Amino acid sequence: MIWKYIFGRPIETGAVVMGVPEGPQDLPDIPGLKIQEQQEGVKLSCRMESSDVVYGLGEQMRGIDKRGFTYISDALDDAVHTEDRHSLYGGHNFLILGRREQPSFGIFVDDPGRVVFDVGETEMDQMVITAGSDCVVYLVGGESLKDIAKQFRRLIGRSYIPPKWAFGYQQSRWGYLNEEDVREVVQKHHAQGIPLDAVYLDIDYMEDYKDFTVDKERFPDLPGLVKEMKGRGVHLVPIIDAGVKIEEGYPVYEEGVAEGYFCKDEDGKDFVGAVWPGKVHFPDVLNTKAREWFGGKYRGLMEQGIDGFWNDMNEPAIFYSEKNMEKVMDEILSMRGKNLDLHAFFHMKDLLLGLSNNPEDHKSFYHDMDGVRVRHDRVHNIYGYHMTRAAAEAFEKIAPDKRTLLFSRSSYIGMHRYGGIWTGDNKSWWSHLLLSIQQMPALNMCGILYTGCDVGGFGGDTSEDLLLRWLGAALFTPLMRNHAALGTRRQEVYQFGHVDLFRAFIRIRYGLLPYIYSEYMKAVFQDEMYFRPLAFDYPEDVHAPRVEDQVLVGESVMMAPVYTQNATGRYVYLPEGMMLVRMRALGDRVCEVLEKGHHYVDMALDEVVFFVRKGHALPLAVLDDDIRSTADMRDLSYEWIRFGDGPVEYVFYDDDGISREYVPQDRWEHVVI
Ligand code: MIG
Repeated sequence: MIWKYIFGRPIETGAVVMGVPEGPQDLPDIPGLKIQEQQEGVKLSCRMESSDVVYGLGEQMRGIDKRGFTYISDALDDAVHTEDRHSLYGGHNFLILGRREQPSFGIFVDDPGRVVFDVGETEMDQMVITAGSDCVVYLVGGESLKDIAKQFRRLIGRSYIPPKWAFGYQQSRWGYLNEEDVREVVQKHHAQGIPLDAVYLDIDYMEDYKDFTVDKERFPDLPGLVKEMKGRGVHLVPIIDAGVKIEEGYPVYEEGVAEGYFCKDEDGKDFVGAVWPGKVHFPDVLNTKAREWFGGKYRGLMEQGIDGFWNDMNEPAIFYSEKNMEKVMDEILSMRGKNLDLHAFFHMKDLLLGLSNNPEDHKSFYHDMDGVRVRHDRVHNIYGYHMTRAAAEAFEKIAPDKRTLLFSRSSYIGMHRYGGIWTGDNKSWWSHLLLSIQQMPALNMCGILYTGCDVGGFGGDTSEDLLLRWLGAALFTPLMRNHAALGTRRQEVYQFGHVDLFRAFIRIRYGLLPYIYSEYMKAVFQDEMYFRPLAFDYPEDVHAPRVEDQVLVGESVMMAPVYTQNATGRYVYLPEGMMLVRMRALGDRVCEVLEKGHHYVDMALDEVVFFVRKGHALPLAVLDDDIRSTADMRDLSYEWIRFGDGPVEYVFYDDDGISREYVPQDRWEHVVI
């Protein structure tokens, strides 16, 4: 059951696809729930019992249970994800209040501007959500947590499906400068017998950071390189940034100006911000024509054989705006030679730091939403979504028969139909390993299924043990990409002493791919969550809602990875009897049945451990020693890992991984093992 309430004159965000009539006028029978229209906007408040758990909000900081903090949907480019951060890169305004005594329900606030979720920070038993005056609020009922999540997913439409190769192991780094660097990465993985499906091209491949250009000196023959790499089973995935460099003679800039496709300032001139290329204009992707135009630009790279992209800096990130820079410069220059006291000195520092991602800048430019002029801050959170939509809609025309890999940094609910996300600039910290696990179910709730973090950590130097544990924790994550920032320690697995361990882990990943793919596709077609908190499947269990460091993956598996340095094991809670699977290599598997309850489980650095649920099974591909990528995984045979007294049934989805002819549900294979 879905209740829909319209306030003011909301902007169409593209989040919802299902038509829902407004009403009913009476709020559902939820004790303590209030919705009020106030001066500062629409305010939703609800009392929380001590046993209530709040799930959701997608890409955010902190735990699976969101209680005790304030989260703000206000897409931000901030590479320091510490506990005190209220916003990351997206706006995922859906949560479920999970209740023990009364029915649980979901709340979705469809507002593309800033929305504040005070989930018991100010008062620990009060949830207060504050949105703008123009928004749509949906309340979502259902029989269970799982059912509520499913009802919501029906509302927002089917999730994006990437090509199958996008589930393979992927390597990225900011700083692969030229063809030789790319070749070396591929060659070194293969020389060590490590499978690899993609290498990423970060901003270094472009000419002066200009979108849709390729630096001719460093990449003299991109089509040739793409072909050569594909011959080795490796796809090249270039980055596209939101800002378009201002430069005479650069066609994207000139066309955009001539056609009026860029965002405008108050005076109707093209708004000027600065990012990597220096001064840029931002394509007005909220305008249908501009969106079509910008999407069409991906064609050039696709004609060179590219079949995957990542969209970056699309909050949009603004290092500084031309106008604000002038103001700040004037003020700082006026301080020159003066005896600055404490306040004046810190004010000067703040002026400089405040140049980037300044909320005032968001109020100084405008979109032309097909005839309606809208100030950016009102629609800030859907910019990245529509940049990604631009690309996806173009792919429908450019490559209609096959799937193209696409994911974005900024997103809003609705974008999950067009692409995935990665979780941005994390660090090589153990706390971020844990965070990456906690974010997954919350993202899945919001429809974002193709997702993962920068494995090993983006900022800071990783360590060998951290990378190993992180690969173990990312074993089932759809996007498994090792990515690191310029200037950090090299992080490709062959850079470390124990390459044999990395090889074993990554080969285990490839062995698990049939399960990962099957479960991903089932989650897509059945509007289900691929990653789930334990309480979603064990609603009666009193401990399950408190478990913050274990998640269910697909129908058969529970993960409980190690996320503390130097640990040789960890406590695991089993909500029912499960079978522990301990693997040191694809062919080296030890299983043990454990009873319901708390256990201390040894997990040495050289092994991965996961759990199989009772009455369930999973396929494990039998792989040759020399497979180099998913392209070498044809006509597979399987071993089955199963746990049950009698025969166990597994619903197995598979297809060619590239076409868009999906196998209908009534023809899915039911395997009895
Ligand atoms: O300001 O393109 O999150 O993955 O390597 C940094 C360089 C811009 C941020 C992305 C990161 C990428 C980096 N980008």
